[in-house]
Amino acid sequence: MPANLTPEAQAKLAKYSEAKTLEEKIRALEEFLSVAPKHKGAENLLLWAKKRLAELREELEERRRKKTGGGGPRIFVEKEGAAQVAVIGPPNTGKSLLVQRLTGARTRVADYPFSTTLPVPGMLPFKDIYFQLVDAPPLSRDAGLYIPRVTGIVRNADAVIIVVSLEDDALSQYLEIKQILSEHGIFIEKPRGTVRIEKGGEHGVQVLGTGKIIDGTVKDVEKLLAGYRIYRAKVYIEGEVSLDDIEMAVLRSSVYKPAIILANKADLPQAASNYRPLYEYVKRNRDKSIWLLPVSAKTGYNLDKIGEILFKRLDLIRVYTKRPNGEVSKTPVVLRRGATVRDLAEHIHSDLIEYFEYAKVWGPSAKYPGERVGLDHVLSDGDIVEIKSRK
Ligand SMILES: Nc1nc2c(ncn2[C@@H]2O[C@H](COP(=O)(O)OP(=O)(O)OP(=O)(O)O)[C@@H](O)[C@H]2O)c(=O)[nH]1
Ligand SMILES: [Mg+2]
Repeated sequence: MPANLTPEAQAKLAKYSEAKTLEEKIRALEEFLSVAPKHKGAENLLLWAKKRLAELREELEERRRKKTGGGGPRIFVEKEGAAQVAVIGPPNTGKSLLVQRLTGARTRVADYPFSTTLPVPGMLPFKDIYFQLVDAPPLSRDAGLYIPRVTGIVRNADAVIIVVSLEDDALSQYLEIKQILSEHGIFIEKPRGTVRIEKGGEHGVQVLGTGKIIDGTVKDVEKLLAGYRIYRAKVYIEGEVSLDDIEMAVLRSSVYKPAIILANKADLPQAASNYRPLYEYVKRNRDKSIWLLPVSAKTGYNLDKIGEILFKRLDLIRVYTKRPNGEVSKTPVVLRRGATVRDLAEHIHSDLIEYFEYAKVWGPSAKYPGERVGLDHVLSDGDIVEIKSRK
């Protein structure tokens, strides 16, 4: 059930949810923490507020570093290539050796934990595209110091590779990572329900969507939102959600990141028995949102499969553009499966849609070579597209 806060504490949280700037948010959370009740019912919110505050402070620090223009470490890595993939996991599991072997990046490998403290990017080639891997500092409860840094890197990325080690039980390592991420609003398995809140509208508080609230009514939602000074909002729910989930949705937006688990150090003698429980767990995962591959960064076992798995997990396609003079681009535009000619045109130039006449397509999605299609035509991997515009 939602926390039973004093009006003073509730007002501070409302101030946080209304805050526009980083500084305002930080101040509101600091104030909340100084007046928040310490009783059991408010425990979850207190924990959340502390974590969120650490994240915000890290963001502010990063912004200040950028402003001063000087060097110094960067926590967020500029995106390059087809997708940015954060490589995360417990300490000493072989993240850095993997990134080094896959990309050639000069990231430090060491036989002691906590050797990586800042993200190091590298490019992994796959066919004619590249994925950007970002080697991250370790993520674990003992490494609490790095948690906001790593969750920031993950939020910024398009996908995650979770590296666990077959030196020990791999399932418990995975579950700890999943738990830490979810406490920060990052889901790697499809959650049982989702909440999205749009403030405003004319009809008071409306609950919409196909989902169901498991421990309350629309009246309870109204009361909860009123505590945050929200009197008009559309609350979209899918699947099963609790009032707690709705309260968290007021405070932060959660994200879902496609994930691949790499069970590293498969060369060790104890690897097979440490792999089995994780394998069984993934097999039971009904929505198939997590993929698993045993690898060895040391021997190179299965490393050649990672590019293809990322490409499939991210549901990508490559499309080549053709100029009217017949020249076909050497590097493809990378789009999500289901993308249309409209998405391609938008990717190339925003003006193209306005002056669009038709497109011609060669390749898997064309009924015949050079088929004439419109903006809604769905593209396939390997298509060649020529766009004809009036300009
Ligand atoms: N046997 C074996 N050892 C490995 C493998 N991959 C990495 N190692 C070793 O594990 C140790 C840790 O490797 P790193 O790549 O530094 O691990 P990390 O996950 O980046 O560590 P942190 O940055 O501290 O979290 C090093 O001694 C590596 O040589 C592997 O596939 N097999
Ligand atoms: Mg490392």
